[in-house]
Amino acid sequence: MKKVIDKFDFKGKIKSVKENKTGLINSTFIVSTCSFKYVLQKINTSIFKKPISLMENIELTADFLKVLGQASLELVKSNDGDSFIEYNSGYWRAFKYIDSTTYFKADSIFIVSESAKCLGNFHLHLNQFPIEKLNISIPNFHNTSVILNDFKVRLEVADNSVLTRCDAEIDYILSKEDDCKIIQNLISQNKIPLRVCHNDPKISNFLFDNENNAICLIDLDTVMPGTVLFDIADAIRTSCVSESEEESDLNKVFFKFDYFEEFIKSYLNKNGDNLNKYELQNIVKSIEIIFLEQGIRFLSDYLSFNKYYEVTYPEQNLVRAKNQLHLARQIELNVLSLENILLKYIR
Ligand code: GN1
Ligand code: MG
Repeated sequence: MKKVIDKFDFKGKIKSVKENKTGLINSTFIVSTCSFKYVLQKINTSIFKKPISLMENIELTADFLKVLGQASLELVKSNDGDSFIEYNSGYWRAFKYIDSTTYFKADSIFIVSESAKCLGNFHLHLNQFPIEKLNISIPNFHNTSVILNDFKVRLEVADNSVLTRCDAEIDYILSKEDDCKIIQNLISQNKIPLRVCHNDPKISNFLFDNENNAICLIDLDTVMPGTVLFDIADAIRTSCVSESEEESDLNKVFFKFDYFEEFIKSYLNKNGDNLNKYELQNIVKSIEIIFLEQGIRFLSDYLSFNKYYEVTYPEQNLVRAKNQLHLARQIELNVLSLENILLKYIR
């Protein structure tokens, strides 16, 4: 670790290095010097297979936001002036630490509104960014059909010991094949445009100040061309719910309509004018699809004995999958009411 730290241009003598275990994928450390704090991360290259492309995307978009006066992550350069270092075939990068709070679920409607405004601002400003400069750092990241096909492949080879524990979930997923194609088809037909997206704006990827005003989005690893629908849906997936994706007691897990309304109102107020009619028409469907997609991803990982997502107990990905599919069903049953709420805010 010392060898890695020495390669970055950190100001001051190092006082402490503490691991932060909140992300599900990269390894994160907080490095404190006598006068500053930094976030040091080792990129998980079994998941992010193109770390250099990914770092180019982060650097380009974070710098662009900064020029526009928007808060964003600030990379700390290496002593050689690079945005990352390679050490023992691992890739490391560092950011200036931002004094802030994060949430695993929204504790109040104010937090929902703040995260929606923050995402709206992110899309609004990056809409001016020349999208062709971005790399596709993870191909098919939100291609729900491809995710479903991968799931089917896992089903073929999965062990009976795990398969028998999720019969109902497997049947539900397989019955949703057509839904998995909807957004991808609209993209192929050029009805839904590719825009600069975060692709992982779950509530824990927003920083808040001590008055709960949103500061900015973090975890820019997945920033690349995508549809804003999945960004809006993923933020709603994690902020407009009674409990986080980790909750195993499904009696406690429900979609919060009042939070949804607040999210839509705040987001559309910032960026509604930039969305086309197909985007507006598919917001509710994309929420159902993102719950389904996340459920499929968690269940795939459960069937493969937890190789992708970090777990602290063996059934954790099954718990997460059940939680997300339960919410997908709730959206499915309430599409009309949700569409009616949405209509109130479409100008
Ligand atoms: C992962 O890295 P983290 O914890 O922010 C995942 C997201 C999932 C999320 C579920 C690159 O996000 O796509 O929605 O877990 N990131 C990647 O909590 O797969
Ligand atoms: Mg991430």
